[in-house]
Amino acid sequence: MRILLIKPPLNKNLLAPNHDEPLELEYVAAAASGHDVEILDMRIEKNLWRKLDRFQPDLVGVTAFTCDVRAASAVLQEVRKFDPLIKTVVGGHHATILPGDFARPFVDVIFQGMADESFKQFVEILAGGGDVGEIPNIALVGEKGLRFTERRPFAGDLDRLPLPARHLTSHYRKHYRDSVGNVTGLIVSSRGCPYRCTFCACWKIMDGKYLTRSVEAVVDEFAALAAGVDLVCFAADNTLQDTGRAWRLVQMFRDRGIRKRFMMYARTDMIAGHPDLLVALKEVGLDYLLVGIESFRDEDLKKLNKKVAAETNIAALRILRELDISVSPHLIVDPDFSRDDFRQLYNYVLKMDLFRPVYTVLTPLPGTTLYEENHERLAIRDYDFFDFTHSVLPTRLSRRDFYRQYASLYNKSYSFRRYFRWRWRTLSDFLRGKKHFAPPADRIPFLLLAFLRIFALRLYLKVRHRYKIEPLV
Ligand code: B12
Ligand code: SF4
Repeated sequence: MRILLIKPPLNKNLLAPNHDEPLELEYVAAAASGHDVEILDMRIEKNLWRKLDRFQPDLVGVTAFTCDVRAASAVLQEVRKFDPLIKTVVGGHHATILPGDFARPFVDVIFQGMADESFKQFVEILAGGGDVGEIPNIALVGEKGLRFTERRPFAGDLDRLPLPARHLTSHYRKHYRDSVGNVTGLIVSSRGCPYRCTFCACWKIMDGKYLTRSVEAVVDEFAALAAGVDLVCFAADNTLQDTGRAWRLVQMFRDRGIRKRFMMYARTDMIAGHPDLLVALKEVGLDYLLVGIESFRDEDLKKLNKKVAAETNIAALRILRELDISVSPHLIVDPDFSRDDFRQLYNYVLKMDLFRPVYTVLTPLPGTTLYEENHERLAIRDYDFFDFTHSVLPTRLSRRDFYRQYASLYNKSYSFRRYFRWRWRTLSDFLRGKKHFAPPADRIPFLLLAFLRIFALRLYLKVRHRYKIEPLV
């Protein structure tokens, strides 16, 4: 059978559009090995009809995060127009949580949750005959609505899944880069998370389970992937949860002489409690950590059920600074912020000397507790705006003022003024013999900052004027 898997075009609202490899599709493709499978990444290659015409698929599958729902639906609709006989399916995070949003005449089947097993069964049945209604975790779209099959959470072993079919995206590899131009590769070492943060969809998607792969399997895949990329990204929201596994990873990198730059996502309690592990990770190639700080206030962290104290966040950031480990700190901007909250947040960034802050607007993603509590009062329901830089909830400030404050956070954080103040401080420290002159790992070099400033001007204006294009309900 000829199967075409599609990553939809990027949502134009995203401020920092990253092109990482579509790992989810590479996994799904691996599940259908034995068939003629291709991946079309429409973030890079836009001509859908040409691809359909050349490949003549029997089955098309599209993936979608919440912010991709509209783009994914448009792709499926085009496929139906191209040839109504092509079977169309959709999977991924949004389809898992709100399958009803894909109950459309141009969709045949919706996959929920990990599809490594269900997609395999599906293509076998399609190719050989049988009843797809027997396959768990899918919804069949019919005229009378959705018919769900049995829900069966993945209870298997991640190590038994076939490796992602990366050869199907090798022609796109040079496009898969991070914001500073590194060619990247993604690797899964765990799925899910044992925590229950109110704003995070990660644990819901995995039915609350936290699954890990064996360290040996991760290192084997890492070694193979590392050969063709500059930076390996561990694709999970909480990679260092199990410190025993992390130590084994370090040991195995050492034993096998593997040295490649990599990045991971980590919680601050883990960082604060295990500085020795971080030293070891840095030695074997840790390039930077993406860390969810979320808030500088205990009351907010409690509300978010982050199970971490503001003090722990501070301790973790200090440790990372001491160890000179680069950090990408993510901070939440609550739609309920007053001007004073914005000011306090920026003061925190200054106080903690955070060079590369990322500010995400608190967004009730479907599936999260935050969504359950707030979906009735959403100010924007169009999923194109669930991009973490729009406020889909009502704001305390006027919307115009909210976006001014929000844009200004970025403007101030990445300003020349901040750069020169820091330069002056380090120079005077150096002259007084206090510190060595080398910049910390996450300090943005002047030329990059200058480039960012030019590039960011357009983004700054875009954010400042966001309120003008919002489809408020
Ligand atoms: C790596 C990553 C990224 C990468 C992109 C990776 C990619 N593949 O495109 C980058 C850094 C670019 C990124 C960006 C964003 N991300 Co992100 N990201 C992740 C992360 C950490 C891992 C994703 C991953 O590769 N998982 C591994 C794969 C194998 O698992 P999977 O995606 O679940 O796929 C399985 C099933 O869903 C299903 N499936 C998936 N697609 C399909 C399709 C078909 C046809 C079928 C049959 C089955 C199927 O089968 C797959 C195999 O089992 C997740 C966290 C997480 N726990 O998943 C967040 C996550 C996916 N990101 C999220 C978000 C919000 C974003 C951004 C909007 C953030 C932002 N403001 O910029 C953007 C959106 C970018 C975009 N539209 O392309 C949310 C999405 C929630 C949601 N409901 O949409 C997550 C879950 C984080 C979270 N904690 O909430 N992200
Ligand atoms: S935010 Fe991080 S710690 Fe919280 S549930 Fe999501 S992945 Fe886990």
